[in-house]
Amino acid sequence: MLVEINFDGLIGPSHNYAGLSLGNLASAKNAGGVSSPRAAALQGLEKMRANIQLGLTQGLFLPHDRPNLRWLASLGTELETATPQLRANALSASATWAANAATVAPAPDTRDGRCHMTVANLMTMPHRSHEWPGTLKQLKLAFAHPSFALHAPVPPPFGDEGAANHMRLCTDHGAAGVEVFVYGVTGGPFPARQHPEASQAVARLNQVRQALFVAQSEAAIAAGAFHNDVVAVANEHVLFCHEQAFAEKDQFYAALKTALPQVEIIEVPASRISLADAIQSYLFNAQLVTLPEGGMALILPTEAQENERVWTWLTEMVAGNGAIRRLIPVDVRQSMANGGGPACLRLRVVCDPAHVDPRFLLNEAKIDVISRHVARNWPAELTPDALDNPNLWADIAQARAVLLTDLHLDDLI
Ligand code: SUG
Repeated sequence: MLVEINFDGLIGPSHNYAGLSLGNLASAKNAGGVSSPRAAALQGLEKMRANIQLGLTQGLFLPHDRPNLRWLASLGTELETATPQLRANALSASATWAANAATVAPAPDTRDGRCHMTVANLMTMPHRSHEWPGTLKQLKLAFAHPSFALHAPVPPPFGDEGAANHMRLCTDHGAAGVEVFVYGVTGGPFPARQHPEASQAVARLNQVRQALFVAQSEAAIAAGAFHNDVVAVANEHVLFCHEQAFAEKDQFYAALKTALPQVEIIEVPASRISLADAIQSYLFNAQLVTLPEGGMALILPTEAQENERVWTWLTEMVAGNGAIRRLIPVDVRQSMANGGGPACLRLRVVCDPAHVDPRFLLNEAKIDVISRHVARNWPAELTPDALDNPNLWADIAQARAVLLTDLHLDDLI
C-alpha cells in the first residue's frame, strides 16, 4: 500500500544564524543573531508529533556530521586554522531542510516501477554544497529495499536543490502523476539556484514518465523566493500558488490541465497578497496534506497567522469549501529565522512504509525519547561567535553521536 511519508530533518545541535544564504531574506535579516538549537529541534519535533496526531505517517532524517572535517580537509584546511567563513560553512546545520535533500519520483510515475531518488548537489551555496555525501549515506540506509533506486547528484556546474523545486500532481498519491520541475534563469540580484539542465537530468535519472519543466519568475526570485516552494505547493490534484510564481503561467496552467484534467489551481492574486507578504509569512511554504478523514489541510507557520492580509485571505479560502478544509499553524520560528518553513523541513516520499528501514520512522514514544535527548544535549543558545569555540565543536559532535547510538544508527557516525 503506497502512502505519503513526510521525512523531517531533525534540527542539528549547531543550528545558527551565520547569514550564509544570499537571496534568502530571513537568513540575511537574522545574520549575527542568537539561535537556540534546542528550541529549534524541539519545535520541529512537535510539528512531527502534531502530524502523527493528524493520522499522517512520519519519518525522520538525522543531523549530519558537523563540523564537516572531511570537507575542510578537501580544501586543505582544518577547523583551527580555517577562515571564519569556511568554519561557519563546515558547521552549518542546513541539512535539516530535508526538502532540499533529494528529488523523489514515486513508483507509479516511473518507467521501471521503482521509487527513484536523486540526491541534490546544492552546489550554489558553499555551506550546503557539502551536504550530499551525508544525505546519500542516510538515504542508502533508509531506502535499501529493492523497490527504491538511488542516484548520486547531478554533477556541477548544474545546480540542483531537490524537491523544493519539484511538485507532483495526481488524482491520488498511489496513482501515476505528472511531475513539475521548476527552475530559475535569472533572479535579479540573487542567484537562480535550480538550473534547467539539472531539472532535466533529474527527470531522466528518475525515469519520470510525464514531466513538465517550468521557469520561476524573475520577480519571485528577486523578492526572496530562492526555492519554488516559497511561492507554490502541490498535493494530489491541487496546486496552491502565488500569481507571480511562474514566468509563463498561462502556458504552464494549460499544460497542467492537459496532463491532469482534474487539476484544481488555487492562485492567490498579487492584489490580495504581495510577493513580499508571501515571502515574509511563508504561507506557501506549508505542508499541503490529505487528511485520513478526507479533505486537505495546510500546515503553516504561525507567521502566516500573524499577517492579517494573509490570514484573511486564507480564512476566506477555507470558508469557500474548496479542496483545502483546514488551516493548522505550527511554531517553527527558529527554522523560519533561517528561511525554513514547515515544507522546507520535510521530504515527501510516496512508498510502502514496510519497505523503509524502521529506524527512520517515527511514533510518539520515539519522539519523546529524542526530545529528552535534545533537551539534555543540544545547546540552549548559540551566537555566531560561539562557532569559533573548540568546546562547542566537541560538544555538538558528541551530542549527535550519542543520539545515533540510542537510535541504533551507529552506521551514520
Ligand atoms: O538553503 N537556509 C536554507 C533554507 C532552506 C529552505 N528550504 C526550502 N525552501 N525548501 C537555504 O537558504 C540559512 C543558513 C544560514 O544563514 O546560516 C540556510 O541555509
